[in-house]
Amino acid sequence: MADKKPIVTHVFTADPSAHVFNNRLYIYPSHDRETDIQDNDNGDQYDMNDYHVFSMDSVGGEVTDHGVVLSQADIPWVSKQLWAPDAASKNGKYYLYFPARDKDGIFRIGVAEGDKPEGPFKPEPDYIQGTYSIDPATFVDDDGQAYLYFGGLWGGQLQCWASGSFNKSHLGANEPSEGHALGAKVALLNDDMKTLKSDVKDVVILCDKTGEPISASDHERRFFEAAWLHKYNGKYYFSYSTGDTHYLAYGISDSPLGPFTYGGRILEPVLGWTTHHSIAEFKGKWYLFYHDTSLSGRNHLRCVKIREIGYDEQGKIHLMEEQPK
Ligand code: FUB
Repeated sequence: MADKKPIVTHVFTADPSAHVFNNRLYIYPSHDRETDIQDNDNGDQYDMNDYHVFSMDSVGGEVTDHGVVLSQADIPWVSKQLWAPDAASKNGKYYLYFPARDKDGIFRIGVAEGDKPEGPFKPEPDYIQGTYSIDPATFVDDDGQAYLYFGGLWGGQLQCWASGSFNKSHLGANEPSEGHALGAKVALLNDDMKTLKSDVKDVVILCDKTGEPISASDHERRFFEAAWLHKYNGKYYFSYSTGDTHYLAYGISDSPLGPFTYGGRILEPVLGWTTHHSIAEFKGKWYLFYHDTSLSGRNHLRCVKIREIGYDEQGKIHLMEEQPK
């Protein structure tokens, strides 16, 4: 696979969420920083404390760093670890969604509002009630309804919520080994974009051969973290990281709520433990935004890259530099 260059090299960036606002491409990534915390399966080494926003007129063109748009010090409910964010726009306002640990060490999803896509963003005083775990991703459908997806296993604590309330005995690199895989979560957002309009539901991914939900032991295909939802040709694509097997995979559905039928892999393992992405159309082409550790050689100091993707006649995704499988 051809090597791609990082689009930003003066700071470390990861978990890129890409959106096109006003015909300009904006990227909302995590801002990785140096730490002396040793790598562990809980992800403690990902100890980020602010967000930057980046934008560009064209893929491959000059990238503008809009600087710090939200800091941990300004968010009353947060204790640490500003992880992978996403953004959305509605009614002329812009919203930054972010996961972080609350004062009890439990991951929750917060939201901050801004007047411009590049921020700055003013956080709500508390997290979005009803949310938990990590990696928020928003999707606004053609009818204006917004959805919030979230969840991540192990350090992301999703497994602690399997019974519906927080169970701290499941903290750490810990997940069910039998039965159906734990799903990401999805809820409808109210028009204010700051509160949930519905119950939190499971995102179910079905095996393309059996039609049964993917099993918990199927680590090559089960959801781990990094949810993303995009729409292509009238179909809804839910894509995600498989975590400890390091793939980016996806499923396809007729509804943003699923169930999604497993569709294949978008990206093979990259340099570094984590893999996390987004997919967006810009100026008539579709792109995969992802990260690896090629700039630093260290798991927690990542860099964002971009590749063009395409779809075959069945709607299956492939990298443009690779033949459709
Ligand atoms: O950046 C911190 C965490 O690493 C993210 O929330 C995960 O998706 C993984 O990329």
